[in-house]
Amino acid sequence: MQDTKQQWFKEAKFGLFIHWGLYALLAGEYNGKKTDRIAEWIMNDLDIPAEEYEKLAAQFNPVEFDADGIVRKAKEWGMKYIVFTSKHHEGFAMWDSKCSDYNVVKATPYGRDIVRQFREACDRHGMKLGFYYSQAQDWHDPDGYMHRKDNSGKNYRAYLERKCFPQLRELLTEYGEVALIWFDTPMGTTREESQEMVDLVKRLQPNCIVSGRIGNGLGEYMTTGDNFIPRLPYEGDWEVPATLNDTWGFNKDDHNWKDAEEIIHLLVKINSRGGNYLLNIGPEASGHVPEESIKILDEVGKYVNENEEAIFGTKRVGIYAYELDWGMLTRKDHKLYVHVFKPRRRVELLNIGNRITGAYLVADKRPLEFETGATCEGCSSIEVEVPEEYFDRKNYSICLEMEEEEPIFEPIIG
Ligand code: FHN
Repeated sequence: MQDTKQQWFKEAKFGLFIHWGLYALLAGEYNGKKTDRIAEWIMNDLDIPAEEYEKLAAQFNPVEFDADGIVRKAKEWGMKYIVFTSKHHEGFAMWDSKCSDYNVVKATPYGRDIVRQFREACDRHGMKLGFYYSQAQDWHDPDGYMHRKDNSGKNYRAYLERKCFPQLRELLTEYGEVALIWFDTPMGTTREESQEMVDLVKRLQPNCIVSGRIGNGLGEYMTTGDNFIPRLPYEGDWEVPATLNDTWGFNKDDHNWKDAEEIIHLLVKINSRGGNYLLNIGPEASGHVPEESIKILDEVGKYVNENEEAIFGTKRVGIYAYELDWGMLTRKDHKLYVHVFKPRRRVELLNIGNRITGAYLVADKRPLEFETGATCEGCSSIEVEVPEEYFDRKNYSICLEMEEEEPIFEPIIG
């Protein structure tokens, strides 16, 4: 069971992933050819030579970038941490790296340190900040890994020493308290090499969490596959990295947005199974965040804020005997939260063996009438009356207060 030993991570439940790099300039298209895969992979997938791709840096001038605005939005959406792509597989550093001039300060007309701007904005708003760092894939460095390409003859060790280790050191010594390093795609990294990375992180910042994708089983929490949710409640610390459409980096042609309701259900589902939801935005090259993502997240944020008690700090719920097609459960000690996603006049749960001492609407804490007993078929039942003005509403939550610390889910008998 993976344990970050960081209470903030266990309680966070909802975070913002930001994928932003030179690939945003291409927005899914290079020399008239469109990629049909995730936009930040365009260099690898369309075989753009490094000497060509690096020319993009000269065009990178994100005058609309507003770190403070993004962090304020993340706060408004109820998110508790931000993970920013300091260096993605393309190899371009979004900070003033001393060991590679292929970075936002030295190689672009913009000339400002993006990582630092996020750092300062997060400090101003009390937001945790972690850095995504592609440790193995580096398509710019001749010795970094590429995917589905011939990596033989490369000197990975040389790349690690020349770029990866020194850059990690920079991020961990020059940018304040780093909440986590989001390693990704370990490729051929050996166990010893992964261990070296973990040791480096922990030596410089003992509380900095190492993501599951460090590889070789050395991560401090489990990172699921992208957009994949464990079917069952899962013990320990874990996180689902996820997209709002079908790409991480900005793709001008990807309009396949999930709607807010779907995102709310995914968030609660992940939380009820014990995980955190790390949800992505991919800013445009100008720094502007696509309107569609703002619109979706503004709506999600309303649910999250109104029901924050039923989301943050909740714990994994065990396996309840019934599939609820109208809602989901989360819990804290002595509290069972029922998230109601479809309109109804009363909320009924069967086969819960707890002594219920109270019920209230989470949004405004108003007490609700409830009755416990047994159905005529003989199973235990809890019925909570929904207030009249909520009869036609969906997406709200109810708290059941229990004498016992944890819910007692009875088996179905009969
Ligand atoms: O290759 C990356 C991808 O571009 C993106 O960063 C995701 C986020 O989880 N991680 C890798 C694929 O799993």
